[in-house]
Formats: sequence, C-alpha cells, structure tokens
Amino acid sequence: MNKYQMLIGGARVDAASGECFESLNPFTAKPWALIPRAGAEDVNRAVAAARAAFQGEWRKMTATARGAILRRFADLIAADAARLAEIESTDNGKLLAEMRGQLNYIPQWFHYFGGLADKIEGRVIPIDKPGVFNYTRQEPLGVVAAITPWNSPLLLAAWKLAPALAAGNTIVWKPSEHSSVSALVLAELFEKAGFPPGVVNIVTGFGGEVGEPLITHPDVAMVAFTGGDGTGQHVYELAARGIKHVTLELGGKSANIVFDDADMDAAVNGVVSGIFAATGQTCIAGSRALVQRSIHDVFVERLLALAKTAKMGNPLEATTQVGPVTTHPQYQKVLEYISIAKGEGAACRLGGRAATEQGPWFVEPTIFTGVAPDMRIAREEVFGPVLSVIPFDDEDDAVRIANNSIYGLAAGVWTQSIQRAIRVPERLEVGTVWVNTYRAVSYMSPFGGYKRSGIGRESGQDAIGEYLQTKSVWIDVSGTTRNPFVMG
Ligand code: TXE
Repeated sequence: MNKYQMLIGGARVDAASGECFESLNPFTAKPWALIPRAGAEDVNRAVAAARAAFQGEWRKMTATARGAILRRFADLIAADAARLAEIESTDNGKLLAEMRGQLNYIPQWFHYFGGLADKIEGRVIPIDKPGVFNYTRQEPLGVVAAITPWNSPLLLAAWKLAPALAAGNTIVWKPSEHSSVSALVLAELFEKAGFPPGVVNIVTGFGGEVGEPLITHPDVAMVAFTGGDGTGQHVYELAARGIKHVTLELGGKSANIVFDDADMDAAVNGVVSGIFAATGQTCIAGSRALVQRSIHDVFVERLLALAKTAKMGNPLEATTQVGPVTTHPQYQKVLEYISIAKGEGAACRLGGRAATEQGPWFVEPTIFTGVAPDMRIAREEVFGPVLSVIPFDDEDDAVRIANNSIYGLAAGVWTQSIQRAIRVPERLEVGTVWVNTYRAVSYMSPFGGYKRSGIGRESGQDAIGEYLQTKSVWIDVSGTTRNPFVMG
C-alpha cells in the first residue's frame, strides 16, 4: 500500500500528528492507499504558506508569466493523463474510459484560464466630476480554500484551481477523504510547472478536522466548494461568519423532459446516459425523466430495453458500463432511497437491489415508474443509478413539474420543434439546459446552479470574476484645493 504525502509550502509532508487513514478501492472495498490525516495545525501551516506566496513572488509575477505556468501545467497533466486516470478510477470507481476522457480534457481548463490571465482588465470611467481621473483594477482575493468532492476529483478541482490561479490567488486545496490520491499525485506537477512554493497547497483529511478550520481561518478570503447541499449550507454559514467570498456547487434533481415530438432513439439514449453514466453519481444526473403521457408507455418500454443492457463490472475493464458506488455511506444511501421509493408506492420496473455478485458496493441500474412529483424519490438527490419516471400532460405541466424543486442545476429537453427548443429553456429555473443532448460541459461555458443548487459560476469567462474583486481608484488631476466640508 503506497503512503502519500501532502503539499505545503512546496514541501511534501506528513500530517503534523503523523496520523494516516486508508483510502478504499470501491471495486473491492479494500484499502489501497494511505493518506495523511491532517488537522488544524496543518491547515495553519498551509494557509501561512499560501499567504506568504500571495504576498511574495506570485503577486510580483506578470500576468503573462502566470498564464505561461498554467499552460505548462496543462501540458504536464496531458503527458501524465493515462497514469492519473488509472489512479482516479482505482480510487473512486468511475470507469477508466470516462476518467481517461476527463483527464485528456482537464488540461483545457488550464490552457483556457492561462490564456485569460493576462486579459483581466480594468476600465477607465468617464467620471461625472471635472478634474478627476477614475479607473478600476481587478485584483485577486488572496488565499482561496478549494474543497472538492469524490465523484470527479481532478475535474472539479480544475474548475476551481484554473480560474483562481489565473486571477492571481493562491490555493489551499482539500480533496475529499474518499478520493485524495490523485490530488497528492498531481502535487508533483505543480513544482515542475514552475508554480512558486506555497501557491498551491494540498491538505488531506476529514470535513470537520480540515475543512472547518480551513473555512474559518482568518487569512482565507474565499471558499470554493463542491459537495452535498447540507454540507454546502454549513460551509456557507461558516464562511458568512468571516464575510468570505464563496462559490457553492451543490448538486440537484435535474429533469430530463421528453416531449412527444422528440427523436425517440436520441431521447432514450439521453435519459439512460443522464442517469446511469458514472453510476448516477454526478451533480447533473438527470434523475427525473419527465415523459409526455401520450408516449409514456412506449418510451418506458424502450428505456427499459436499453437500460437492461448496461453491463456492470470492474471499472478498469473496457467493456464495463456501470461501476460500483464510490463510498460505503453512499451505497447505503442509494439502497435506502430505493426502499423509500418502494414504500411510497412507486413501481420498480428495473433493478432495485444490490448487485453483490458484482462486488461489495454495486447497485443495479434502477428505474421507477408511477412516481408522483411529491414523493421523496422525486424531490431528493439520490446520487446513484436510480431514475424516477414522471408523466406530464403538456408543456405547461412539464415546466411546472420540472421547476417544482428546491434545486436548479440542470435540465434536458427532447423535442424536434425549434419553437419549443427555445421556449422551454427560457422557462426552466436552472443554470444549464441541454436540448437534444445531455451531460455536456466545457471549459468555455459557465456552469452552476439556480436556487439550492448553488452560488456562482465555474468555467467560461464568468468564472474568473468569482476570484477577483474590483478596486476603484480616484486621482485628482485638477491641481486645485477643494472645500473640505463638502463631499467632492
Ligand atoms: O459530500 P460532502 P459526501 C451529494 C450527494 C451525496 C451527498 C453526500 O447527494 O450523497 O452529497 O456526499 C467536505 N466543513 N454530493 O458526504 O460531505 C468533504 O470532506 C468543510 C453532491 O461525500 O458534501 C469533501 O471534501 N468541509 C456533489 C467535501 O466537503 C466539509 C458531489 C464534499 O463532501 C465538511 C458529492 C465540513 N463540515 C456529493 N463536511 C456535487 N455537487 O456534485 C464535509 N466536507
């Protein structure tokens, strides 16, 4: 079993306590790596290193030089993509094929934001006062705490690190305790790319022991968080005490809406990919399929036929389509929701049980029909391979059911009508709408939630603004002295 080390101030270190915890391989449920179990003392060291780096070399560097380091880092990830993908897949159980795709794509975030680094510009304001020159500067915030989940460890970290660093901040990154290995392996590449020591620090451990002291540390200016909405609320409350900037990405209960004028093959495919890809463990999972009543029965038959073919197995094997659930608590949560749905009277048409013959934490791809919008299975995030099919009558009904959620991360719309393809996205209370496709993201397009799904945007040009603050500078060029008792 490999023992990994954290990254603080450019040095590879153990936790101050010397303690470690085991990271489990979700396919076998067996430990495969040892991770430092950090605490408040390690957090203090990491924040001090990040603060010193922010006030030192990193701050003095030109934005162009900063961008060049980000792009070098992108190239180093690309060169190491195969190894990192295998590590991610072993540590979090997602398909190697998906992880390879992600790892080949992650460099784009560092190229794109590396390119943006020296395009952060202020404005000259044609101010309404004679003899005054007024302009703005866009400045970094300082030390950013990046707290990330286990479902796509490096991708979701890249969404935070790339814009935060491009904007000139420094980082203390706490990966999930369930999937820290890839972060600690990536640590090697920061120095190689030329980041000065302390610009990126990685501390590993548990939410209460590492996350909380990090969020409440007085020298942390911002918290960029992805995780569950309950944890997100707690993080927001802690950050509020220190009046810190936050971004929160908190998952959802996304509706995948199939109208009767949809291309049926494409829609069936899109609904299956929306819920069963990544074993349903994605924030954007299309966990509610809203299907127009006129095609409901035919659609469900075709959906069942395709979903049945999903091949469970070892995530490292090329033929596997559905891997294990990543953590034991998550496995229990998914099974509990299946039993809640059965208790609520939903009809289980596919799956509905643990697939223990595949491995300790497998759950069969599961489809419920006859789901009413007020059932818990239709309202709460399961974060697993469990789909609720809900019928609707017409467009108004579909929009009403889709919006009847505390969440608002994403939605899918399946239609061949150009009018509807424009009309419906406008009415949906979500941060992303896909029409005739699902589960597409890019470094170029802003991503984030409405309502309880979050605050702020990741990716695209919007993201860099989250990591900047505006300073307004006033210069009197009149050469006169003004009345000291009247506002100028
Ligand atoms: O996430 P947590 P968990 C949802 C999904 C899942 C549920 C629970 O529904 O079933 O969350 O998953 C850190 N202070 N999503 O428990 O707790 C934690 O160490 C500071 C949706 O794994 O949100 C980890 O690094 N930090 C989601 C990170 O928060 C704390 C992705 C996320 O963990 C903390 C994952 C605390 N008190 C789960 N407690 C998405 N949006 O995609 C925990 N953490």
